[in-house]
Amino acid sequence: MLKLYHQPISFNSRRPWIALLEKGLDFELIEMKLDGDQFQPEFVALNPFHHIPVLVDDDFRVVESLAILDYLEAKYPTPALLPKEEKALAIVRMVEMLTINELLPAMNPLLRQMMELDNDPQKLEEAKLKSATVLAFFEQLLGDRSYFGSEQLTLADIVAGSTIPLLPQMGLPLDVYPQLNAWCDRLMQRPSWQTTQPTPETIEAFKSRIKVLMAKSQPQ
Ligand SMILES: N[C@@H](CCC(=O)N[C@@H](CS)C(=O)NCC(=O)O)C(=O)O
Repeated sequence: MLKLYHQPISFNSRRPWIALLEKGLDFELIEMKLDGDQFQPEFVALNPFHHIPVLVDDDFRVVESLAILDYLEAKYPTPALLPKEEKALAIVRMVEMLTINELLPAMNPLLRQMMELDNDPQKLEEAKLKSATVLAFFEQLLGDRSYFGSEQLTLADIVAGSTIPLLPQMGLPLDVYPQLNAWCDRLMQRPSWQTTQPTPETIEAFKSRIKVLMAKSQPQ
């Protein structure tokens, strides 16, 4: 059976978790606390970079959330989460990469504030401005479609949608982006989003552990 090593509040591991649910697959979830368990030899043997998510499919192991999504899509093509038409495919890839390369670094101070690690008003203002550039671009890319590049759910929705609906909780309301706002509501109606949505309790429980983990990284 497929096994997913994950942590419930991680954006990175929420992506394959949602994909597994959307594809209706049987899988086993293995929760990592990330309190040092990621450095245990058995886990480092699976992922020498000590990161979740990791997917194990019998004797095949995949690290990196986007690689896991591609593996699941290729091995279990129904329901399809990757459009074939060239513009739709480009939109999906743009949204995946911009979420990871632009949005997540931009919003890092907002996350750090939520986790009670930092609270620098100037950094928070900069974070909101930088995040707004991505959100405005996504609003335009979404247009009047239900999902990114498609009327059906795509990998772009999974990658961006693992994070964007949580922005209001981090102090960045989405009201000025009507398309994105409606898209978030659409995602939140899906059982896969409801199952994987971090609860306030999960976030509280993780705060003390993430303090140790994130305090090691330099604030941006
Ligand atoms: N690029 C990786 C990022 C994975 C990542 O950074 N995972 C974090 C949790 S969100 C982690 O495992 N941190 C533990 C550590 O670095 O020791 C992916 O998309 O899978």
